[in-house]
Amino acid sequence: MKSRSADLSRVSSIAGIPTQVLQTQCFFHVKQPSLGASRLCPLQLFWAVAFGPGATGRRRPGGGRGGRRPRRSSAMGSRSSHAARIPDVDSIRRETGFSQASLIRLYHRFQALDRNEKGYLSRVDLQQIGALAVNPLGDRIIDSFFPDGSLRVDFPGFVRVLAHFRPVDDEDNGNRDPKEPEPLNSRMNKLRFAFQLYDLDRDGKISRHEMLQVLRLMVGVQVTEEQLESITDRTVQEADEDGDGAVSFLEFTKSLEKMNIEQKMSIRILK
Ligand SMILES: [Ca+2]
Ligand SMILES: [Ca+2]
Repeated sequence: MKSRSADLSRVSSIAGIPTQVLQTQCFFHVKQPSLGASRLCPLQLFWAVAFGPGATGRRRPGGGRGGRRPRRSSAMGSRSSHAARIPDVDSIRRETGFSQASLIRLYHRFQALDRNEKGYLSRVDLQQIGALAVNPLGDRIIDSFFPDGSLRVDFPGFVRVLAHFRPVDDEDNGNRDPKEPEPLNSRMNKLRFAFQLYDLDRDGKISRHEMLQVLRLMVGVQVTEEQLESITDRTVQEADEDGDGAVSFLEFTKSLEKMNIEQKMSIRILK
């Protein structure tokens, strides 16, 4: 496992993400030990959206015009006064399950990413995140913040995406009103979210071609095209129960039945 840990610390230094985050939590799964599990996985990138570069100390690549710095709140005012400034904070809390402290933190992050104080983020705002810029999966991650071809994401939309990565806690399972919609961080919603990262054309199936594209982004250059094709075929075949050559959402969930999705698709500090 030596090479894997070396690989992780390299990734860690590139993306500015603690190694322990990488080690335990990757939600794409390539069944090919010789590839060293995963290269850069989406969870790390969502982590960077939520916390970097301010949190990781990573500088932006390329240097935007005039080296503008993200606004950082240095004021240590009371938390409730911060929360009061977040529009619709109560309904966001209900929908996402985030603690007030997390919402405040994410709100600061949102404001730091929102150059020009537009009140929303555009693709360009997210493209300035170093870890996404250097990662071939970066664009795919950015897409997930802009569903249905929208061009901007506001704060509620931003946290709604990140809420998929909130760890599942006892409260989520315990006193939940069955009439309420399923929480965004439920196993099913985590799976749905992962599925749509593969299902590019959103037809409800992962085609062989779509699988190939994602795997290509993930495994990098050390794999030949031929190997990649064979990994793709095997991955699709293993999941494809009805033999239509594509992976439906149901087949996707079944193929990941034994995987601890709740754990793998959670960012522990995102409470
Ligand atoms: Ca598809
Ligand atoms: Ca199928």
